[in-house]
Amino acid sequence: MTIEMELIKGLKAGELSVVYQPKVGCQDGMVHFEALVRWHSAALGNVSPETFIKIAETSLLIEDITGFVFDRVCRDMMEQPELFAGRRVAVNVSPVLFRQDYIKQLLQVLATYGLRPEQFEFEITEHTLMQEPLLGIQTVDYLKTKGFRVLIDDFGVSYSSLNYLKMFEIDGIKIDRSFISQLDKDNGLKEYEIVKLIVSLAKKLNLEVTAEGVETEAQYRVMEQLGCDEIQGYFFSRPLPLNDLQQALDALV
Ligand code: G
Ligand code: G
Ligand code: NA
Ligand code: MN
Repeated sequence: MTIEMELIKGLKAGELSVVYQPKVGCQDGMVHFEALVRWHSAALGNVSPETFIKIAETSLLIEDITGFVFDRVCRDMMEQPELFAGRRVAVNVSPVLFRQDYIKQLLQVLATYGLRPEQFEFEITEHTLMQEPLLGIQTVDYLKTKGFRVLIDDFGVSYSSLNYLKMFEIDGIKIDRSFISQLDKDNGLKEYEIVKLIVSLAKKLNLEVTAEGVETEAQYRVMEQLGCDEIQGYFFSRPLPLNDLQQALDALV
């Protein structure tokens, strides 16, 4: 059976799940989350989203997966109001979102659960936004009109990253972890200068900056000292199942 067939079957059989990774505010200590999908296949074992999201994106299957993730997150938020109080959840999106009627469906799901768009952010990669730039602009504007926050994910690794800052009315950027991972290395001076510039530019443009993939205290200190707003990475916490989140939050403070 192809991976795609297994995925369709696995989605129906409840093999997909969602984990949450804390994003910790440098100034206020406020913790928000990123939701990340996981697939434990009976036939294939654990399959990385890197692999199966790519496959899903070649068909309408990605709509079902995004729908699953969004619905799961909404249900978790509704069932654990105390855990999620005052915390946003970021959901990763593929080009699927570039359809207004799909966004309308998401809004209906939200309303069903009694949640508000302000409780969510969407993380969109530069690459995804540029597949159809005009549609990308419209989509970002539409999401913003509805009250969602929008972040550019993996910032800095695509062609003409600076162009995105000009074109899209976003709320923030997440600096790609390929820069962050070099910050405490002897040969990481270039990365340091690049990250410094990105943070400074983002501040001038009133964008929130998240550093992703922060794994060490040294990386954390550099980013904090540069004025980064939010830190995400194994240094604070790995992505965790819902049931382990409260304990992780307690350990953070
Ligand atoms: O969590 P992990 O590092 O394994 O994720 C690998 C890749 O899969 C990342 O690029 C991440 O953005 C993507 N990914 C994880 N969860 C989702 C999801 O729910 N939807 C989409 N579209 N991508 C996801
Ligand atoms: O592309 P996106 O930013 O959505 O990818 C998030 C991915 O990064 C997730 O798969 C998550 O598991 C992974 N991740 C999160 N924190 C770290 C980290 O500190 N180090 C590494 N190597 N990966 C991380
Ligand atoms: Na992301
Ligand atoms: Mn990323």
